[in-house]
Amino acid sequence: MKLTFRWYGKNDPVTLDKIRQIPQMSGIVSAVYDVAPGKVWSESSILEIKEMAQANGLEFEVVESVPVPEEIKYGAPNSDELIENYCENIRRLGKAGVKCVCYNFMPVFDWLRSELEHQNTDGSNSLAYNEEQVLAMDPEKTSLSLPGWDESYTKEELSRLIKIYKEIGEEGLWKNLEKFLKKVIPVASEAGVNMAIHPDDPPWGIFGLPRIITCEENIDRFLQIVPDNANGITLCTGSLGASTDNDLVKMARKYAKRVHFLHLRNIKIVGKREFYEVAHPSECGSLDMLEIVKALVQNGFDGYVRPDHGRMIWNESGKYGYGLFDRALGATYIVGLFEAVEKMLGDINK
Ligand code: DNO
Repeated sequence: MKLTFRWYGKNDPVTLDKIRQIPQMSGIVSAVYDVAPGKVWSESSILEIKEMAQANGLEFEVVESVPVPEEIKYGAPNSDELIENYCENIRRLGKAGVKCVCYNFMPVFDWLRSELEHQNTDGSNSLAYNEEQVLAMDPEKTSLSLPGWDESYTKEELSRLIKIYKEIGEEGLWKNLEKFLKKVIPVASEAGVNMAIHPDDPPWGIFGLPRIITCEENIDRFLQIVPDNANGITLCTGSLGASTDNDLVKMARKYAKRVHFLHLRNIKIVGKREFYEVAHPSECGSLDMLEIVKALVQNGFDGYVRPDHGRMIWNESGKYGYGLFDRALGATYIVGLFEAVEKMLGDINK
């Protein structure tokens, strides 16, 4: 495995010279942030990220995300042209040495939370999700202001999109995903890039919008659409783990070789569709991180790993979920888990 860290570019308060001091850090996970979804990234802006990373002894082999424009997801008439732009980005990234691209296929919203500063008893704060509170913000009834959601749709645009997605439903979304994969995966494979779809967060439909990368059955279906190794997943423990129907250890075992990117974080489930984010160790939350890592390593996982959302601790302020301190603690915990599992398995096989 290669340990990586998400970096939001030059404006990220967490700077590269700090990231490089985290033990065993191999590289950054980043993206070109000033180009709209659907447009082609300039080669110079891709290389600029690589050069900044290298100047700090870090690699740039993982992109999160190349966003998929809504028009591709709902199948607008110009989706062919947009898919071609997407392919061109993948070619350019491959040429620049990027080996893994994370993306998602969630309609309209990316990750959703109801609270950004959930107060923990130890004085830290973290992101939280409470379904009742989320549904009370029904975008068709009220003006939507969801924490962490910074798209600038007008109410009319939002209603239009929601209507389209309700009409196409889950099967329509699958059809558009299939078209996307059949065009993009061969290009990625040729460019030496592994595609890693991010599961839906949380892994269930919201506001009547279809969500499909949510569970084992659907991930099976996804992987079979294009049974090429370049068509893989991001195993995001905090996203899939929010549903108690998902057996993460089983999924880790089953998908290990097609997991190109691993997002490790822990959550505490406190009710039906209600959770808050906690520190990474198993003891702090509802997920068994050791068993997940063991299942992956035992079954041939050889991808990139990053600590995912951290709490805000030691009075740090910054981008919610993406401060330095708790993610750095998470990173060293991850290194410890892998070291223990790899040594134990090595000893057993001796
Ligand atoms: C949230 C992230 C997601 C993720 C995208 C990938 O913190 O895990 O925003 O980057 O869904 O496309």
